[in-house]
Parts: sequence; structure tokens; C-alpha cells
Amino acid sequence: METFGELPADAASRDYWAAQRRRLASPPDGGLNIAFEAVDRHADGPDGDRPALRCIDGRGMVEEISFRQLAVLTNRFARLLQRLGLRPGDAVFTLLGREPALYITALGALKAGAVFCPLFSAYGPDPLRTRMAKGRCKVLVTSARQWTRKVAAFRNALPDLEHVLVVDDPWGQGAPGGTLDFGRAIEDADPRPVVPPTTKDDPALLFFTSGTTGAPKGALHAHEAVVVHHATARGVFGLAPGDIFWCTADPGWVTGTVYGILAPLTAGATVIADREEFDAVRWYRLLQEQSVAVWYTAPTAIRMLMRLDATAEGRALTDTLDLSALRLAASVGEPLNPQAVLWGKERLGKPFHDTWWQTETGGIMIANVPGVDIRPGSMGKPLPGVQADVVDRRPDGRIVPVSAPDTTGILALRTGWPSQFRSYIDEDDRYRSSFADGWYLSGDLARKDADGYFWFVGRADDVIKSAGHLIGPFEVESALMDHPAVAEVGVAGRPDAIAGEIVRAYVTLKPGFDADEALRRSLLAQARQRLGAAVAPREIVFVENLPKTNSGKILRRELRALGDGP
Ligand code: 6R9
Repeated sequence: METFGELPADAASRDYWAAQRRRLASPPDGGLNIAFEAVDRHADGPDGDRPALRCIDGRGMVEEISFRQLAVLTNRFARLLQRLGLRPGDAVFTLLGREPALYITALGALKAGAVFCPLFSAYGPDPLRTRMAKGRCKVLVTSARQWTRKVAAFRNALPDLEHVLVVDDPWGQGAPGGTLDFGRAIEDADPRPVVPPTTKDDPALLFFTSGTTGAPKGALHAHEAVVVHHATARGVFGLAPGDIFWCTADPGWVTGTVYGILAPLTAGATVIADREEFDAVRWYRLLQEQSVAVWYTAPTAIRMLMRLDATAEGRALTDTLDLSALRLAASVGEPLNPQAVLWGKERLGKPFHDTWWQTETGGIMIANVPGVDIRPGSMGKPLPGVQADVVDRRPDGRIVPVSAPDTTGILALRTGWPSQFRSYIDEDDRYRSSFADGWYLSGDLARKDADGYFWFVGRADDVIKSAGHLIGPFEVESALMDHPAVAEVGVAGRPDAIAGEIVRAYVTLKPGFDADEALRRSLLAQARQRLGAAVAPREIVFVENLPKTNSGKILRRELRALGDGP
């Protein structure tokens, strides 16, 4: 696989990444495999009996899986895949929560040389189908419930899907027809070690991400990304064997896989796998009871914790909380308000360290690293090896860094870092247009102050960030377009104090339909059924006309202004 715009990074950066590469266990001239770095290298050493995973279920039951056990379980899964006829590069998808099967599948698939792709379990059938089709999903691991409710109906429309493995769920339904029982298949599989067949450039991870237009993009990463996973696990989080690390992101998003599974394990840390969703009281308790040392979460959650802390009941809890084990708290995914940074310092004993990155960057690129003064509200500075700048695109196509400090421009990265995405699958033009003149253009607007700290300004496109989740307006519009009452629909984000933005749809109606409450409910229900609650619009606004460009494209930016009216 070719890295587009091969290595314009400067010599110092290349040396830096080469040095990081040498910290990994596999020989520099041999193969490279993320799962080997995350599991096997620890399993075979003195840290083999340390817990790799501490899985906590809804009733508070804790199950620990050591690196040695995880090595055997992932060997079994890798060999099972081989027995099922999977070839290197074939795609293995999960539609799971943070449960043991997720970790076994992700790491076992990587070991077998397959491409691992996580799906968000709150997606409805439409987004699932789009992604499984585009990613050519060959094996799906999910629960009986998810399978029957959302996926089984379109199985025949997925020509690449060969095997469905179903994890036993608390309802004990067993494996439905046409699926295999995950637990039994693992037990029956050969536990002997697997020599991963991959090199640094072989595809490893596929993450879907949303753009302004068209279907979601499938960003593909190679095994070399593990160089950044490991470097950031150490450099941003200071992780070492024995540390308890809790990343709260859902595994269906890039953060939940890269920092919820891979990066901390490469450093030998113990990962907290909390099966439940957000609950402020439970989260406070979990931080204390699990002696979390490093905590990686997101602004929406922090704002909800702050909200509870502002009540008498919340204060009673936080006043007595013992977070003495907490060494570092960090945040990602959306702008982190300065108040949140300071609240962390005052009430949890640690300020939040903001970090910036994207699905495409494959790992953290800009951060407030430990030991450097935090400027509350700033994302921090580029990591060593990362050349980031704020740039302008000249009419002749050249990319030039803006010269004056504090000037807003496009946040761009010099290409050539190891976890740079290698393609948008099947969309070469879209991939190429993310690069210009040796730079990767992030689609974010930012400014850099005189001391080199980066400040987030906004996005240059119309993508919505709601509770840290990237949502493409086009996908939401499509789910409403074929409602019999809808003439046209435009979707945009509306600012929200907790979630950052919420999804709002602006709808014009066909003649003969009344803009009433019953119709609003019918539209919301259709969107929720198809997209899932996390993606569906929370609000519908009926309008007479949608603002358009001369060529007839909906001006989503102006929609936002419309929505602020009565
Ligand atoms: C990791 C992840 C990427 C977009 C990114 C930006 C926003 C991420 C941020 C931030 C402000 C931060 N974003 N970190 N905005 N401050 N510290 O979130 O990946 O889902 O691809 O989203 O998220 O807009 O471009 P992804």
C-alpha cells in the first residue's frame, strides 16, 4: 500500500518515528502486527499474569483476563477465522459493547491478518447496512439481540457476509438460525500461537467516519499505526505495565478502539471494560473503586459530571470521593471548555488534558502532555514527530502556513506520520482531495498562539458533532427523504449546552400535508427506527423553503441560522 505523498515530513520527525518504532517488540526489518504488540509481547514476558482486561458488567461483577489468557483466546479466534477460510485483508466486523468478545475479536482478527472494523451498537439498520456493504464485511460478531433486531433482515443483501458469530446474551436466546455460537466456536478452536502474517503496510483497521456529502467514508489504517498507538500511550498518558486505564468511548468509534483497546495494551496497562452506558453516579464510583490511574473521556460526559456536582446530592458524593489513584485525566472529541479543565482540577484533583485527533490521523496528534503547562481552552501542542500548522490554501493550490499568530486557518498536518490513514476505501478521489502540497487538511479550523498552543475554532464543513459522535447530515437526510410527506430535507447541528450540538432536521412538505404534531412524531419515529436513537434528529423544524446555492445545493450553514428563529 502506498502512503499518499510519501514522507514530506522533515528529517527530525522521521528520526523520531524510527526511534518509536524501535521501542516495539518485533524486529525492525520483520513483520509488524498491532495485536502482537498489544498482547503477545506481554503474555510471554514477566507481565503475562497481569490483567489486560478488567470487564465490569451491569451488576458490578468483575472478570479479569490476563495477558496470557488473552493471548490464548485471541490465538483461538485467529485460528477459527483461518478455519472459516478467512484470508488476510478480509474484513471482520463487530457490533458489540465493551464485553470480552469485543476484545477477543478485535485482537484475534488483527493477529490473523484480517481488517478489524467496529460498528456502533446504537446504530439502526440503515447505517449498519451501509457500512457492512461498503466495508465488505465477511465475518460479523454480534449479540443475538442485535442480529435479530437489526441485521438479519438484510443479510441477503450483503454478498460478502459469510459468517455470523453470536455472543451469548443475558436473555439466553442461543444462536439464531444461520449463525454460529461465539463461545462454543472459541472453545473448539486450536489455542496454539499464531505467527501474524502482516507487515507494517498491511491493512489492519477500518473506521467509518462521516463527511458533509455522500455515504460515510471508510478510513483504512495499516499495522504501522501501532507506532503512534504505543508512542502516545507512553507520551500522552504515561502508561506502563500495571497502570489502570479507563477510556470511556464506545468501541464503535475510533477512540473506543484505538484508546479503548489497542494503545493502552501495547503499554502493558490494564484496560477497564465497562459494559454499561454513562451514569454520572456510577462513573464517580467506578473511578474510585477501580483505582483508575489514567482516565480518557469526552467533554459531553465531563459536562454531565459537572452538572451532577452542582447539585447537593452530587456534592455529597464528590466531597467524599477518594481519587488518590488518579494521575491523569484527559479529554477528546469536541471542544473542551476552559471551565471544565478548571473544574477537574478543583473537584477531581486533576485538570483535564485536552487532546486532538481524528479518525484519519489514527492517533493523538496534538495534546496537553503531562509536564507542560495547560492553557485552559487550548488543545495543546503538536506531539514530537507531528508537524501541525494553521494554513491557508492559495488560489494556485499551494498551502502556506498563516504567518501571524492567532490567525484562523485550516488545521493541517505534514504527511508521513505512521498512523496516517492509507485510503478511503473505494474513494480514491475523496482520499486525494484531503491532501495538498505535502499536507493533510483536517477539515477543522484552528488558530495557533505566539507560544505554539493550538486553539480549536470550528469545523470547515457541515458535519455534526453530537456527544463526541461525528454525524453526517446526508445520512440523516436520506433516512427522512422517502417519508411520504417530505418534499425536501436539510440537516444541521444546533448548539447544545451539554452535547455540544444536537441533530436538527429542517423539512419542507409535499402539498396536502399539514405541519402538525402527528407528522412530526411520524418523522421522528421513522428516523429513529432506521438510524438508531444516537444518530436520529432530536428536533424537526417545518419550513417553507430551504436556503440553496445557485446550483441548488442546500446551504446547511444558513439552516442553522433559520433554526434560531421562533
Ligand atoms: C478522535 C475523534 C474528529 C473531529 C475533529 C474535530 C473534533 C476532536 C477535538 C475536537 C475540539 C478537540 N475534535 N478532538 N474538537 N477539540 N480536542 O474524535 O475522531 O470522530 O474522527 O472526529 O472531532 O472536529 O475533526 P473523529
